[in-house]
Amino acid sequence: SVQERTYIMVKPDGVQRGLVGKIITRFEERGYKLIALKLVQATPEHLEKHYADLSARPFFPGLIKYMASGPVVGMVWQGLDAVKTGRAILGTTNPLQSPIGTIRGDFCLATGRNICHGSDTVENAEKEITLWFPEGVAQWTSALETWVFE
Ligand code: YYY
Ligand code: MG
Repeated sequence: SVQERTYIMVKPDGVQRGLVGKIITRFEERGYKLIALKLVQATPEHLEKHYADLSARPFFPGLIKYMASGPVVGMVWQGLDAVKTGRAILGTTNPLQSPIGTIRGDFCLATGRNICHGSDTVENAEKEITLWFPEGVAQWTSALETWVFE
Protein backbone atom coordinates (compact mmCIF):
# COMPACT_ATOMS: atom_id res chain seq x y z
CA SER A 1 0.00 0.00 0.00
CA VAL A 2 0.97 3.64 -0.45
CA GLN A 3 0.84 3.97 3.36
CA GLU A 4 3.31 1.11 3.94
CA ARG A 5 6.15 1.96 6.31
CA THR A 6 9.60 0.48 6.84
CA TYR A 7 12.33 0.96 9.41
CA ILE A 8 15.70 1.73 7.81
CA MET A 9 18.83 2.22 9.90
CA VAL A 10 22.34 3.35 9.06
CA LYS A 11 24.62 1.16 11.19
CA PRO A 12 27.67 2.52 13.07
CA ASP A 13 30.04 1.80 10.15
CA GLY A 14 27.75 3.70 7.77
CA VAL A 15 27.68 6.67 10.14
CA GLN A 16 31.48 6.59 10.69
CA ARG A 17 32.08 6.34 6.95
CA GLY A 18 29.96 9.41 6.22
CA LEU A 19 27.32 7.56 4.20
CA VAL A 20 24.20 8.82 6.01
CA GLY A 21 23.41 11.41 3.34
CA LYS A 22 23.88 9.02 0.43
CA ILE A 23 21.60 6.42 2.04
CA ILE A 24 18.89 9.00 2.74
CA THR A 25 19.18 10.30 -0.82
CA ARG A 26 18.43 6.89 -2.35
CA PHE A 27 15.11 6.67 -0.48
CA GLU A 28 14.25 10.30 -1.20
CA GLU A 29 15.05 10.00 -4.89
CA ARG A 30 12.99 6.82 -5.25
CA GLY A 31 9.97 8.75 -4.00
CA TYR A 32 9.60 7.61 -0.40
CA LYS A 33 8.53 10.01 2.33
CA LEU A 34 10.63 10.44 5.47
CA ILE A 35 8.37 10.35 8.53
CA ALA A 36 10.91 9.87 11.35
CA LEU A 37 14.67 10.29 11.78
CA LYS A 38 17.14 10.25 14.67
CA LEU A 39 20.76 9.60 15.55
CA VAL A 40 21.14 7.50 18.69
CA GLN A 41 23.77 5.57 20.56
CA ALA A 42 21.80 2.37 21.16
CA THR A 43 22.38 0.24 24.25
CA PRO A 44 23.18 -3.47 23.93
CA GLU A 45 19.84 -4.22 25.64
CA HIS A 46 17.93 -2.21 23.03
CA LEU A 47 19.83 -3.87 20.18
CA GLU A 48 19.17 -7.32 21.65
CA LYS A 49 15.45 -6.53 21.36
CA HIS A 50 15.87 -5.31 17.78
CA TYR A 51 17.72 -8.49 16.79
CA ALA A 52 15.86 -10.87 19.17
CA ASP A 53 15.12 -13.31 16.31
CA LEU A 54 18.87 -13.84 15.83
CA SER A 55 19.80 -14.38 19.49
CA ALA A 56 20.71 -18.06 19.01
CA ARG A 57 23.04 -17.39 16.06
CA PRO A 58 26.83 -17.64 16.56
CA PHE A 59 27.41 -14.11 15.22
CA PHE A 60 24.92 -12.54 17.66
CA PRO A 61 27.40 -11.29 20.34
CA GLY A 62 29.62 -9.73 17.67
CA LEU A 63 26.61 -8.19 15.96
CA ILE A 64 25.44 -6.53 19.18
CA LYS A 65 28.96 -5.27 19.95
CA TYR A 66 29.30 -3.80 16.45
CA MET A 67 25.86 -2.20 16.55
CA ALA A 68 26.61 -0.61 19.95
CA SER A 69 30.07 0.62 18.89
CA GLY A 70 28.83 4.05 17.79
CA PRO A 71 25.71 5.98 16.91
CA VAL A 72 23.17 4.69 14.41
CA VAL A 73 20.71 6.71 12.35
CA GLY A 74 17.20 5.29 12.48
CA MET A 75 14.49 6.38 10.09
CA VAL A 76 11.02 5.50 8.92
CA TRP A 77 10.17 5.72 5.22
CA GLN A 78 6.64 5.54 3.88
CA GLY A 79 5.33 4.77 0.42
CA LEU A 80 4.25 2.10 -2.07
CA ASP A 81 5.74 -1.32 -1.19
CA ALA A 82 8.19 0.35 1.24
CA VAL A 83 9.32 -2.87 2.97
CA LYS A 84 10.16 -5.02 -0.05
CA THR A 85 11.44 -2.16 -2.19
CA GLY A 86 13.41 -0.83 0.79
CA ARG A 87 15.19 -4.19 1.03
CA ALA A 88 15.85 -4.06 -2.72
CA ILE A 89 17.40 -0.60 -2.33
CA LEU A 90 19.69 -1.96 0.45
CA GLY A 91 20.68 -5.15 -1.39
CA THR A 92 21.52 -8.59 -0.03
CA THR A 93 22.83 -9.37 3.46
CA ASN A 94 26.21 -10.41 2.02
CA PRO A 95 27.45 -7.32 0.15
CA LEU A 96 29.58 -9.44 -2.20
CA GLN A 97 26.36 -10.89 -3.64
CA SER A 98 24.59 -7.56 -3.74
CA PRO A 99 24.13 -6.06 -7.23
CA ILE A 100 25.89 -2.85 -8.19
CA GLY A 101 23.34 -0.07 -7.76
CA THR A 102 22.21 -1.30 -4.36
CA ILE A 103 23.54 0.45 -1.24
CA ARG A 104 25.40 -2.64 -0.04
CA GLY A 105 26.57 -3.48 -3.57
CA ASP A 106 28.04 -0.02 -3.95
CA PHE A 107 29.46 0.84 -0.52
CA CYS A 108 30.56 -2.26 1.42
CA LEU A 109 32.14 -5.71 1.28
CA ALA A 110 31.58 -7.68 4.50
CA THR A 111 28.34 -9.19 5.89
CA GLY A 112 29.36 -8.11 9.39
CA ARG A 113 29.92 -4.50 8.21
CA ASN A 114 27.04 -4.08 5.78
CA ILE A 115 26.27 -0.45 6.83
CA CYS A 116 22.47 -0.55 6.83
CA HIS A 117 19.38 -2.33 8.11
CA GLY A 118 15.92 -2.66 6.60
CA SER A 119 12.81 -4.37 7.94
CA ASP A 120 12.06 -7.72 6.27
CA THR A 121 8.25 -7.87 6.65
CA VAL A 122 5.45 -5.35 7.22
CA GLU A 123 4.80 -6.95 10.62
CA ASN A 124 8.45 -6.63 11.69
CA ALA A 125 8.56 -3.07 10.32
CA GLU A 126 5.72 -2.05 12.64
CA LYS A 127 7.47 -3.73 15.61
CA GLU A 128 10.77 -2.01 14.80
CA ILE A 129 9.10 1.38 14.35
CA THR A 130 7.53 1.03 17.81
CA LEU A 131 10.85 -0.08 19.33
CA TRP A 132 12.90 2.79 17.86
CA PHE A 133 10.24 5.51 17.80
CA PRO A 134 8.00 4.91 20.84
CA GLU A 135 7.21 8.65 20.71
CA GLY A 136 5.57 8.13 17.31
CA VAL A 137 6.29 9.40 13.81
CA ALA A 138 5.38 12.54 11.89
CA GLN A 139 2.30 12.93 9.73
CA TRP A 140 2.74 15.31 6.85
CA THR A 141 1.69 15.74 3.24
CA SER A 142 4.54 15.74 0.78
CA ALA A 143 4.20 18.14 -2.12
CA LEU A 144 5.71 15.42 -4.32
CA GLU A 145 3.03 12.82 -3.63
CA THR A 146 0.73 13.82 -6.48
CA TRP A 147 3.68 13.47 -8.90
CA VAL A 148 5.09 10.20 -7.53
CA PHE A 149 1.75 8.35 -7.35
CA GLU A 150 -1.20 8.19 -9.74
O1 YYY B 1 18.12 -8.43 7.26
P1 YYY B 1 19.59 -8.45 6.98
O2 YYY B 1 20.34 -7.34 7.70
O3 YYY B 1 19.92 -8.46 5.52
O4 YYY B 1 20.18 -9.85 7.54
P2 YYY B 1 19.75 -10.68 8.84
O5 YYY B 1 19.75 -12.13 8.44
O6 YYY B 1 18.52 -10.14 9.46
O7 YYY B 1 20.99 -10.46 9.82
C1 YYY B 1 21.12 -9.25 10.52
C2 YYY B 1 22.56 -8.80 10.47
O8 YYY B 1 23.37 -9.76 11.13
C3 YYY B 1 23.13 -8.70 9.06
O9 YYY B 1 22.81 -7.48 8.43
C4 YYY B 1 24.60 -8.83 9.34
C5 YYY B 1 24.66 -9.78 10.53
N1 YYY B 1 24.99 -11.13 10.08
C6 YYY B 1 26.28 -11.60 10.27
O10 YYY B 1 27.11 -10.88 10.81
N2 YYY B 1 26.61 -12.87 9.84
C7 YYY B 1 25.69 -13.64 9.25
N3 YYY B 1 26.04 -14.87 8.83
C8 YYY B 1 24.39 -13.18 9.05
C9 YYY B 1 24.05 -11.91 9.49
MG1 MG C 1 17.08 -8.78 9.01
